[in-house]
Amino acid sequence: MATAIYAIGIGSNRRGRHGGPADEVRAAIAAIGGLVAASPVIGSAPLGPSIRRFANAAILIGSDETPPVLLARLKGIEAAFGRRRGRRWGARVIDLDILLWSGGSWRDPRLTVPHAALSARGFVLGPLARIAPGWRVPPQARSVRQLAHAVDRPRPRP
Ligand code: A4P
Ligand code: MG
Repeated sequence: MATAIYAIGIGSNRRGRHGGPADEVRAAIAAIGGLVAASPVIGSAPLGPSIRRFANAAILIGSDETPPVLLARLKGIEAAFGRRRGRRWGARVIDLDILLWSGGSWRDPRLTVPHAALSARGFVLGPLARIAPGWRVPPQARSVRQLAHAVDRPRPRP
């Protein structure tokens, strides 16, 4: 039995050697391993300067790794996916973020868990709510379902 459960957010908006963004997301899920649950791969309009649509998904994995050890492994997978023939390091086709950890919170100079932008991002909360709606997110302990609902319907600013 794994000692920890992690929620991981996966995003892609570039083609890679596995195919289009949705294919890259599915290949990343296979590469990460330890799968407990996976959301559907959901398309979304880009937040930020990019013009290409994203494919996003969230997964739960079981793992014995500490958060920094898992982050290092995810960075290795990103590097392997971003590598293009003919170039030393091509554009990264996959973004892997640690969203939640069953151990609670982690903070060091390179890693913040829960992910700092989690509660503001519908493209993360939407998939995550499909697989872990009842997970209570520190420090406020609001559920993923509540956070997803709040980001869908932002309160009007005074
Ligand atoms: N880091 C700290 N905490 C974490 C964590 N919980 N998980 C540090 C992962 N990494 C964490 O991240 C930079 C550094 O953050 C890491 O080296 C780690 O030490 P990165 O993934 O290498 O850099 P990035 O992806 O360029 O930055 P960032 O902030 O992850 O990019 P964003 O803001 O996530 O932007 N729109 C849609 N619809 N869907 C998307 O998926 N994604 C982005 C990416 C923009 N717009 C999008 C989407
Ligand atoms: Mg990232």
